Amino acid sequence: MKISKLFISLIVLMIACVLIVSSTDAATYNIGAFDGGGYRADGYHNPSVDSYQVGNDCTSWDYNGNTDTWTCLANTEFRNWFAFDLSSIAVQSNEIISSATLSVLNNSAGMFNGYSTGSNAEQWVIMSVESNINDIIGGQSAGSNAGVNIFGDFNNGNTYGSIGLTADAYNSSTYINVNLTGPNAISDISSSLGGLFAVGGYISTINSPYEEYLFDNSDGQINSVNLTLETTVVPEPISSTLFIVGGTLLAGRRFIKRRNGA
Ligand SMILES: [Ca+2]
Ligand SMILES: [Ca+2]
Repeated sequence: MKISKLFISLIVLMIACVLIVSSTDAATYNIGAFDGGGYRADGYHNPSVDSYQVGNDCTSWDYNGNTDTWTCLANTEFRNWFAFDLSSIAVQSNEIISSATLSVLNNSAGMFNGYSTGSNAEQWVIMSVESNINDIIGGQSAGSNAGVNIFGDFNNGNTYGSIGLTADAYNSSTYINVNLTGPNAISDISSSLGGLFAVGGYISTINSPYEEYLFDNSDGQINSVNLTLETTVVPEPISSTLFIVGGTLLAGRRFIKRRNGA
């Protein structure tokens, strides 16, 4: 009788501990971008312009009055970036980041609803940033090595996530959400807690000599861009509880065996 009571008490204690630990809530953190914009292929970025238009843009047009048509004579590519301040994110020591989502506002106002491409779909890819974030924020001049290197940074490194977009996605002003599930996305964010974090973006489906860009009319809405982090509670207290309870059970069994054997 005493033996089974001891075992039942220990099992009840164990279940209670597990339930207490499981009831701790996970958390969601929304962090607004504090800066962002675009870098041009020649390395140029004006820090006072925060449009995050991305893709191939026409830089020189020719108008034919006889046929009333415009012809693009020269293109340049833009890549976009967003910076987040994670210094105030109070992730607890028993929490880990379990998911990250980049949410970018598309402004459907304007001639092309922000979707300025002849392609049926374009793939927007979000990449890791290896450059110094303050160098990105500060802006760079056209033709500068620093600027060209930053432009290059935005399509190399780890692919955090990507999304295929069509004109349909642009029929209303809405958020484009990219789940950052790629290699190192979560670990890079985790190691940036307490400081700054940035991502770069480019279109991987540029395949014509014409305009192919997204997020037209995005000037002045950088404050609408968000990084959403979800956390889960680390189950360490469960395992230590189980360790203690398991140890007690073993000790109890030995004690009982010894007593029964005596
Ligand atoms: Ca990179
Ligand atoms: Ca395309």
